[in-house]
Amino acid sequence: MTLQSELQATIAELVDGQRGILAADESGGTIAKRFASVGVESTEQSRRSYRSALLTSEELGEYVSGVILFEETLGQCDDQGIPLAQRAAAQKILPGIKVDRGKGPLPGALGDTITFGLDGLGERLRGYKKLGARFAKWREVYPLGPENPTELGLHANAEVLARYAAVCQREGVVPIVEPEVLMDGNHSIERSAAVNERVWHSVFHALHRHGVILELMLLKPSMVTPGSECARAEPQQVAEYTLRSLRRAVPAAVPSIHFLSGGQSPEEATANLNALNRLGNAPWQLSFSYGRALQQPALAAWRGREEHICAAQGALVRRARLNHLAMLGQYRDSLERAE
Ligand code: 5MM
Repeated sequence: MTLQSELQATIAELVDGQRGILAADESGGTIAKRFASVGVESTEQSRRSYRSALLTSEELGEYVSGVILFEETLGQCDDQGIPLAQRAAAQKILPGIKVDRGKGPLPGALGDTITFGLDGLGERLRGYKKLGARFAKWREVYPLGPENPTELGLHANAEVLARYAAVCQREGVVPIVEPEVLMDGNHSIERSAAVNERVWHSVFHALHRHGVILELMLLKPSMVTPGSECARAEPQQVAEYTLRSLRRAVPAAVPSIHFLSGGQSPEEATANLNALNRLGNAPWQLSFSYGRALQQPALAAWRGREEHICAAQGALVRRARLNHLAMLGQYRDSLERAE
């Protein structure tokens, strides 16, 4: 198999018009925060049992084609000693891996951040592949403020995303490119549209400079919404702004756009995805790669108790199914009350 056909096969399995990607790659600090919100201590054992429950949810594979794992999870096994990545693959959910190593301030660009982890990336990817990872994810984070992101921030973050994506493709691993523009703040939806557009333009310029094959990558952007301190916008408005900005900046060669939820409620993230798909005529598949918006109800049902695992799995599969319907433009908010 050539590198190109290997990448193409992964894209074909991930992008089928029906399913999205579960983001379960919370790093140590984030998972500890999520667990604390339901009164659970984050330990190797509690993370293993929670994530093992998620990945073995019956029927999840009907609505989810891939799962992004944290490095620790890729090395973990279930109670029967079967690797969790293998359990996911058994229900046609491709295992992926978050490969960035967190972020810090970007010197010279006050308020902007930059993500670490490029050194030794090729070698790490070869190791992850042996453990079953078929795709990878790297997130650059853009705070949105009156002065941010700066020109330097835009350029530096785009370069890092493009370098990561080029290394992934060289290793036969499909890169998910995630430029997250944060919702935090009191900015208008118009400003969010303008900033997201600038970010995507800079990212695609960099991807081009680095020779990344657009047909063999996935984009994981934020939706265009007003800041979290403002009143929420209607799904129709979010969809119109998001699609207009994407059309202006994202080449049609990209096969699929998997949105992040970024702090939207589960219902909001589903309704917005549905509205996007109902607009129609997008040149890319419009799908989801939610973390919080898929996991919140499952986490709340689980609360660290073995006897709640079934309920947690049911909550996850339900959310995944509603987002699958949103991909088809067939979601209605009455479904939230129906089941
Ligand atoms: C699941 O959260 C991911 C990891 O975040 P940290 O490295 O900060 O712990 C994150 O990259 C996630 O995949 C995306 O932000 C999308 O998640 P949301 O919750 O925004 O849908």
